[in-house]
Amino acid sequence: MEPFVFGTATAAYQIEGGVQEGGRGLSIWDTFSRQPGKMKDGATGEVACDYYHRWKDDLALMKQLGIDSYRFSIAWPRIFPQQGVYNPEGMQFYKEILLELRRLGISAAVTLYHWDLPQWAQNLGGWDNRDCAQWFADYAQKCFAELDGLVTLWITHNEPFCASFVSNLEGRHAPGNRDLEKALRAAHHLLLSHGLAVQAYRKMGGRHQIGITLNLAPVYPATASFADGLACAAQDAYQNRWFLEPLFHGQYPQDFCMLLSARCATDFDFVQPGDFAVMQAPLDFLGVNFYTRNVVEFDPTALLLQHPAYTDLPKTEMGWDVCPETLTDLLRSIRTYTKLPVYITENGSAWQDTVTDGAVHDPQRADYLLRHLQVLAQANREGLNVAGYYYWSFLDNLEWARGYSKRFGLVYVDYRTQRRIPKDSFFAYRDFIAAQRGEGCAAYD
Ligand code: PNW
Repeated sequence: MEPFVFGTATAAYQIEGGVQEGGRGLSIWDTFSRQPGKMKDGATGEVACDYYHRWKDDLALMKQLGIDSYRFSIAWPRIFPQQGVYNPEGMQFYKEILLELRRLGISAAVTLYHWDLPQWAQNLGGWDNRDCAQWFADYAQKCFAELDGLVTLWITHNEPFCASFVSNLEGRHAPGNRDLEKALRAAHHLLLSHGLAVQAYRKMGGRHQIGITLNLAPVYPATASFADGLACAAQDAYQNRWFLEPLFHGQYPQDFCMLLSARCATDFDFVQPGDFAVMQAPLDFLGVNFYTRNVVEFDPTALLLQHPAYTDLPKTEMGWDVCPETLTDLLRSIRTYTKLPVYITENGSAWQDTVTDGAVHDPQRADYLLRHLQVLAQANREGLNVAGYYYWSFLDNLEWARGYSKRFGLVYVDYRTQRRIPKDSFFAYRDFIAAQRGEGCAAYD
């Protein structure tokens, strides 16, 4: 059995900056973040953590952390700034990062789509347009051809739930639509693009592993009432099963389709024969982003998103319950869909960090991280086959619409000076990894 992988994760738009450099084209997040009122304090990714210029120092710091693997994403608009126009300079940026990682002995997990759709694709309808699935597959294929020798895990999509429902129904993320049919079409085309990319990877004889990352949350009813039970089932279908079922069962959740047809006129005409077979292209692993559970109560006026119930658990700065034990429930339910190895491709927490005498004391983050690792060790004793863990995030970064106000990093970023300060949690994770190495990772394998 392979040793358990300890890692940390980032995403392009959240850290890179350099949005006008190296021949990069615009993405939908450039456009969205420039619209008044969309982002907290008018934040944009223009500079972010200036990783575009500082990545080498950041990787050196990562080496000190002692991780096995680094998960980052490629910005599609750096690779294809315009439709059909390949930008070798953009590819070179990522190639150099991958070469440096290899030199440092850190393996790479590369996400192809972490929400920064090129604006040219959006101008042609974006994920609303079925052709977008093929555009993505072409871009993926180019990345496979150029970088496969340097990448251990390929992740087609990060959280298609966010790229479809949060972006097109809830309107909180780019492109900011509030339209159920658009969201359903986006979800379908995202899943289709995933399948096409996996097929392309196999066809060209890809030598490493490929999978997809879903953000999944175990859902619980606030009470044992029938109504809350229904709300729970609906939320689970919306957030989890809408993606798990097509990938592993070749269909959308039938119960939820019924609910949807009462809410909008869709007749699912965007589903074409053979689509589910493409989506079900066999994978090597499933990536799971886990932050919290959801507790819901029935709300007769709710559209799809159910009403979050009050809970008395401690909450992170995002308002999310800290509940590591519920990850076990989630892993067990994933096993009813697939026996593939699971990587926790994100898990982390935001707190109000402050610098005191050059240090950041963040006991809550260290506690959150270590408790989740304990749950994973126990899960593996139970045979749940978790292959690795990536802490979100390496650096404080642009937390999407919430701007720079929420800090998830193991490393504090002073956005005035771009100074990096490893937080106490950085050292706690470092020491934990070192101790596991000493024991040969026995607790995990
Ligand atoms: C993840 N929401 O997503 C993302 O993959 C990261 O980019 C992000 O920074 C991290 O979690 C922490 O939030 C989100 O519903 C999932 O608002 C859901 C939401 C936002 C981000």
